[in-house]
Amino acid sequence: MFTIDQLAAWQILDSRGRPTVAARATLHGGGVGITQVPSGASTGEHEAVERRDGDPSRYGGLGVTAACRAVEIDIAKAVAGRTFADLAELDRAIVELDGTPNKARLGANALLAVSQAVACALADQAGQPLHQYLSAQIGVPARLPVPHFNMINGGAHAANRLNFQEFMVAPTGTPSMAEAIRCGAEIYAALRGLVVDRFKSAGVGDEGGFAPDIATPEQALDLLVDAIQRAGYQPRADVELALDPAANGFLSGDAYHPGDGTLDTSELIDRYEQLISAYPIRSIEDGLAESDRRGWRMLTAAVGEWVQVVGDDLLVTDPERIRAAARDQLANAALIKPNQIGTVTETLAALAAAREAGWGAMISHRSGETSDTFIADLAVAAGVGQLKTGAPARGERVAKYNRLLEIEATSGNGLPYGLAY
Ligand code: 2PG
Ligand code: MG
Repeated sequence: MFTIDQLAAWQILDSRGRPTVAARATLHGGGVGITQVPSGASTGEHEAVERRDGDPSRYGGLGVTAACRAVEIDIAKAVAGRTFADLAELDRAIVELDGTPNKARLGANALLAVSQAVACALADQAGQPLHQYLSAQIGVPARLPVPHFNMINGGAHAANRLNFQEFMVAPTGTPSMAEAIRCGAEIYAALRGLVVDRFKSAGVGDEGGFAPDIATPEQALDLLVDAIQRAGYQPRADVELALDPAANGFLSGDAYHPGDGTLDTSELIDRYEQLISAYPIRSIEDGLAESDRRGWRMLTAAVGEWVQVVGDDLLVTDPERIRAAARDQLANAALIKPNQIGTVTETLAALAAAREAGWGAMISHRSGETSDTFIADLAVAAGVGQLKTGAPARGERVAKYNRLLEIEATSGNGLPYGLAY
């Protein structure tokens, strides 16, 4: 049981220089939690709505002062001074207060700020690290996740010609978090050398991955394999690859444009099969557009036995959508982003839905981030063994990786590192 004394919210900047919401919750027992919410660029159609002011004379309409007011006025009025049994009861109350199916009235950015701030305050009040508090809510064995480091950016996250959005390396063969972080940083440094050498530029995209002037996925994957080897690691044995093509972004009409020509759904799936046989790829996220459900089913049937097929825009961290997609065999894993659904409790329900379906799950950042590290603790507590939170460079990305190093260093010897399945 807990009672909320006070909620405060204020506008800050995210890593793209756009406004986002920060909030503080103070509990009657003295617990205090502060959090900052992230913001996506390649968003799924069914994501919870991020409330923006829309005043073109301030931040180009992107201000979030109304969402901050929703925290301090609407939500505070409804919940301050009230006693709740647990975080789930608070989250239900604020979702009901919003009253819309997609959190459009108060804003998912307002709701998530309150939900995360209260979760942090509850951990603080209990004298626990956040991952321990979340672990007790989730009830599965905690584990340090394999970081999926973003190395090359394209699509909506970069200004190059590459249409696939994310190319990641995952140190699945390293023995610990510390060694995984070293591996990621060393590959990043090797890749920087290659990119500067060949393209005379070290420009990066929104998530800190390099954005060289290339157009095809094969060019990006060749660079990654080269960088892995130059850094002294073995592709596949030490380090595997993961893709987020974010195919919503290169579908027009019913034709996909992966960067070199036009493909229909079956041709794109053939292309993925070629990539999988030529490179050590373990995971493909949003390989098809969210509208192409038939394509999702075909891709999962074709490669799902040995490759992780992850739904992001398709599922938007929504437990109902995950259950429906599992019934239709559209994927075999879910990407989990708290701000796609809008509360911590619903995020945990999405994780439970994935678990019940026998699916994998990967916790994820957004392309617009802050130095907040909530998702690092969530990834440990969720026990899913996978987190993607950008390059091993740039403050808002390394904040999460550094938090994982802190958890590994300070939580005794109990936490295993690695994939969960
Ligand atoms: C994605 C995310 C994070 P965005 O597509 O998986 O990498 O991007 O936050 O822009 O939706
Ligand atoms: Mg994605």
